[in-house]
Amino acid sequence: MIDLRSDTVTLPTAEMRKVIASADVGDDVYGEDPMVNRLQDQVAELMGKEAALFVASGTMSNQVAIRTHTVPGDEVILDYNCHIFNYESGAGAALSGVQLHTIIGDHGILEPKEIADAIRPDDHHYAPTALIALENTHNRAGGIIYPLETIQDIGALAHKHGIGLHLDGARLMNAVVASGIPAATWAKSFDSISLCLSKGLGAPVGSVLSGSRDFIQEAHRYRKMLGGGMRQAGILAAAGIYALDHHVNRLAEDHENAQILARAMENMGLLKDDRNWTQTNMVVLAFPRGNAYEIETKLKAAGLLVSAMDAYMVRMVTHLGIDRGDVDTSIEILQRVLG
Ligand code: TLP
Repeated sequence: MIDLRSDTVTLPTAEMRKVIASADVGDDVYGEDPMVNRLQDQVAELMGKEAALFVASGTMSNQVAIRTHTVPGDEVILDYNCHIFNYESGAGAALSGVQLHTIIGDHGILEPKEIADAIRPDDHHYAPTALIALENTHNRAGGIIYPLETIQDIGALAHKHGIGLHLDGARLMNAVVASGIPAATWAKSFDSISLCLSKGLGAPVGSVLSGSRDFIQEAHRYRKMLGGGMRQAGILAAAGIYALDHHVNRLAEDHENAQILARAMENMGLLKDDRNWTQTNMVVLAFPRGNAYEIETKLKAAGLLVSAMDAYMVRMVTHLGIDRGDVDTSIEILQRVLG
């Protein structure tokens, strides 16, 4: 079975397992786990921020960030198709008491003017706009990369209004590798950044939230409140360090494989958008008749796992567990089942 459902399905490599097995650990709730401390320092430096916090998941990272940036009754501006709005179990409302103000972006990209128009005036009728959250790369849009200039303009806007700016950078390293723009340059406009280690980077568990020292100190408390204080978490952090040291540059291979897949799908007339929108490791197919779930089942029966994102869209994701041979076999299966 070839698994293109997500880059979350990667398994730890033999080398990563060795690092996990020999990790030096301590109790991280006492701040005494050397691997967790090292990972946090490494990610803070990578992002050009003062501090970082290791958390259990991308969802926890985003939600701890929202809780830290806001108070109940605040409003958060974000794209209608973003992960925080669609796939985090309503956590913004449940855990932070915030109202999500969504705007439909073009391929997930919000323009500064649209955000400026959505910022609430200082008037007691309105929920105060406390936070803007962006996603790079953008998952539901098909792994697309946010234009840096747009981010910088949004950063200036947020700053002018005294509004926080958070990045769901679950796959920020895909944007780094595809664009050649360093993580710290992407991160500069943001007050907080969430980076996932368990997606394309291939670690089994974990995300890291970075920001200013004061922000991370407060976030630390909310992580504890959510039950996210882990003890000998160094066995997980060690895998994260290994992933950052060894699995970043190889993301280029996933991007090449996605291009091969996208070209074949474009030839079959199945690609949702033209191939310029396949920018990293995701390929999105369109099924205008609304039969995406049936297609998913048929492909599974033929040996290929894909993700129906809704009735009209199928997503395929390349990753560490997929080589060129798997891509060729996937194309054969797709041609046989859908051709
Ligand atoms: N995304 C998963 C599913 O939840 C959809 C996937 O298979 O792509 N931000 C972004 C942009 C994500 O894509 C995800 C996971 C998360 C946050 C949440 O990460 P986890 O699953 O670690 O909570």
